Amino acid sequence: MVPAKNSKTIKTYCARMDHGGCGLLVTTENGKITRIQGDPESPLSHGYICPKGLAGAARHTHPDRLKTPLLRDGARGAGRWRAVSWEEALGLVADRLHKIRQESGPQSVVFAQGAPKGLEHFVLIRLANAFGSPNVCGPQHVCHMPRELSGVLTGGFFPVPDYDSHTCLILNWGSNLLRTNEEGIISSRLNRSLKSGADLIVIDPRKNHLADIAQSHLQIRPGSDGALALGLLRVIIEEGLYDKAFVEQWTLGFAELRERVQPYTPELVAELTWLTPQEIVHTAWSYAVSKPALIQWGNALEHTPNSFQTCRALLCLMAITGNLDVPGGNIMPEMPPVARLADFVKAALLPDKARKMISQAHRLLPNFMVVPPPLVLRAIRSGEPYPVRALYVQVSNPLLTYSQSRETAEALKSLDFLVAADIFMTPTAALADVVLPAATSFEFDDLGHFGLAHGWISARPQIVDPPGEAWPDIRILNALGRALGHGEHFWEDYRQALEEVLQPSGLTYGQFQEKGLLTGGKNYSKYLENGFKTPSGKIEFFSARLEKWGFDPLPAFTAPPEISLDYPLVATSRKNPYYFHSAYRQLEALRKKHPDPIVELHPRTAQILKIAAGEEVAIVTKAGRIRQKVRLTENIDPRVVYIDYGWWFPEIGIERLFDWDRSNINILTADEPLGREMGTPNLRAFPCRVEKI
Ligand SMILES: Nc1nc2c(c(=O)[nH]1)N[C@H]1C(S)=C(S)[C@@H](COP(=O)(O)OP(=O)(O)OC[C@H]3O[C@@H](n4cnc5c(=O)[nH]c(N)nc54)[C@H](O)[C@@H]3O)O[C@H]1N2
Ligand SMILES: Nc1nc2c(c(=O)[nH]1)N[C@H]1C(S)=C(S)[C@@H](COP(=O)(O)OP(=O)(O)OC[C@H]3O[C@@H](n4cnc5c(=O)[nH]c(N)nc54)[C@H](O)[C@@H]3O)O[C@H]1N2
Ligand code: SF4
Ligand SMILES: [Mo]
Repeated sequence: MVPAKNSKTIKTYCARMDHGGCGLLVTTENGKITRIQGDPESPLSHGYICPKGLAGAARHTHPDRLKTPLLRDGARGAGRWRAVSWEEALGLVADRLHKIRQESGPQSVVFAQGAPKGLEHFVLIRLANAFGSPNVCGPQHVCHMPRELSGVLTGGFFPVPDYDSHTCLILNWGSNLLRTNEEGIISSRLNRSLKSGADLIVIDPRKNHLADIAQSHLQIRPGSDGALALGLLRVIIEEGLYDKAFVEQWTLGFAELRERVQPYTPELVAELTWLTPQEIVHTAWSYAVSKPALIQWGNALEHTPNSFQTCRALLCLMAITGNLDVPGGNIMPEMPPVARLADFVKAALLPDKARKMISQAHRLLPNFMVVPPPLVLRAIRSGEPYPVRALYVQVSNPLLTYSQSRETAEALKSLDFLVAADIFMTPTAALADVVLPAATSFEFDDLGHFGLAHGWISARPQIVDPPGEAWPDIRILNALGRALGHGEHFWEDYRQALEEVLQPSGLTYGQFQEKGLLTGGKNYSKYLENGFKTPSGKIEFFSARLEKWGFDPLPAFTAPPEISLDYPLVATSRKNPYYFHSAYRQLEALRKKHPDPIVELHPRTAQILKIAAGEEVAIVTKAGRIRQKVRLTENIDPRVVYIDYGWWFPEIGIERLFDWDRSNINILTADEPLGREMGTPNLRAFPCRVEKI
């Protein structure tokens, strides 16, 4: 094909459709995107692209994109707006935030972001630090931080799977990488590892694509992963399958761990997990004798109040089998030479942040620096531990993604001031006083995976102009920081933020874009030189720090809530392959693939309930009731229900708040009990019932 006039193809990396990372080739003609392809030369994704990646062009041109700042012009949520200039909008936001800070203190303003997508997450933290607020809120209590913080406390780092080296066994645990590309661990890397001969064990309540090709599939009861991990530890210890040299020299608290796991016999664990004792013993043997073996751990482990302790138990498994920091195990890649996170966010501006955060009043882990949403909502509604009056929300849709949506709605409505920056009008933005139109991928120079532990950052250069007056979030935050009087901590031009990140590498953004990817080295068994980065220099099965802070110093299991006659089924969920959480229901190409919210039931369950495939049913918990359409599947246990997550209906219109509560799974979730360490609610193992309507 002869390329059209003014046609060019730019290499970039996919972003903001999940955690991003697939290499892309984006072709434009006369300033319009005409084609998006997977980049076969990308060392991360080797040409892979999914339907969301392909939908990037439609996201850019969608007629519903927000194009100008909007001020509320009528009652909250009534859908009446006045379009204003950036100057007027930012002037108003700065005035109101400043006034609230003067009246009630900087801590009464909370800065919130959803799943981190690019540099704006860190610029937001910088703004909060400059403003003086210790309260940055986000989904980290259910997303990565249970794994990361338990990793840091146990061994001084967050161990990620090493797909670049040969591995004998992949223990895929609560992760659906083929569909989610979680954290930029591109699924094609898992596929390559499997093709080169790695065995696969899948631990998942659902027989998914991976389970189909696995050597074994453990169809676990939702929410019981912690019990399984303790049970595997017991078998490995009692049958002498552990790495004795490593345990002796490099771990602390083996005797205490051994005692802790004693009660978790294969028979008891089988009862708790709905597995068989044979499956448990077999999995323990397979993982312990395959050298090396890695654990692909996923988000499902982080969706119960037991999140932190479950992750602790998995870390003990990695350590006890000698699979930490070795090729083909779970490792700590080195970061490329970029700015230190603490420097970039200017943490030094707020040295006593940990003491002042809302979380402090709830005695969460003192090194967990993001306030979990349930605690922010409680503070808004109760004024305890102090009043919260304003919320700046970017790249997030709390009304759909925070647990206990009704309380979220009440809390948002009762705020003195709510600002939302998004690319579309959402149910959350509809409740705001000011809505700011954001630019997204392809529309500004961005970089990805700064702050994540995978050892690379990628360039995501601007390819087209943003629609209308939309600005990149980093530009909005930079302008807001300056308008609030913190110019000394911000930049003349927001693009300097990127240069600041890259400064230690000696590269300009242009040179970085040429390279595309900046990777750090891989250096295994680093502990041999200086030990692990814990107080003892060892892997701490027993953590004196946790004990001192008032938490269980050994990995523990708390059972999920029991089912009952009223609520006889166990509800769980997974990420939808065609959407990113609550986002992109308005993109036709994606909506066509999955047009309705779907609840999945086992055919036997449906038969008992006299429910047919395709029927709309009610799903009910103590917290509320929603509706979704039934699909029948034998891939799940008859006692389990899979509920679709993230549903609202952009086509319904703002007057009905896009029917935000009709099919939204978080209407069903509650904030009691919350995990003690990180405030994690129960999103994956809650009792429910399904009814005919
Ligand atoms: N019940 C239940 N609840 C969950 C989960 C679950 O599995 N079950 N998962 C949890 C997890 S892991 C997470 S990470 C959270 C996610 O929670 P959120 O991050 O709040 O989820 P999203 O729906 O992706 O919200 C992102 C919003 O950003 C907008 N957006 C996209 N690109 C841009 C951009 O460049 N700039 C701006 N300003 N906006 C943009 C989108 O339009 C969308 O409205 O939800 C959590 N909640
Ligand atoms: N398409 C798409 N991709 C995404 C996202 C998205 O919204 N859509 N979100 C991104 C984000 S922020 C995150 S955090 C990641 C999450 O990505 P993943 O870690 O893959 O998480 P999920 O898809 O939520 O769930 C993974 C698996 O957990 C299983 N599961 C459910 N309950 C349980 C349980 O109790 N125990 C066990 N062992 N398994 C269980 C589900 O069946 C599913 O196969 O995905 C990212 N990528
Ligand atoms: S898997 Fe994720 S990064 Fe890759 S193309 Fe799809 S949305 Fe983009
Ligand atoms: Mo997430």
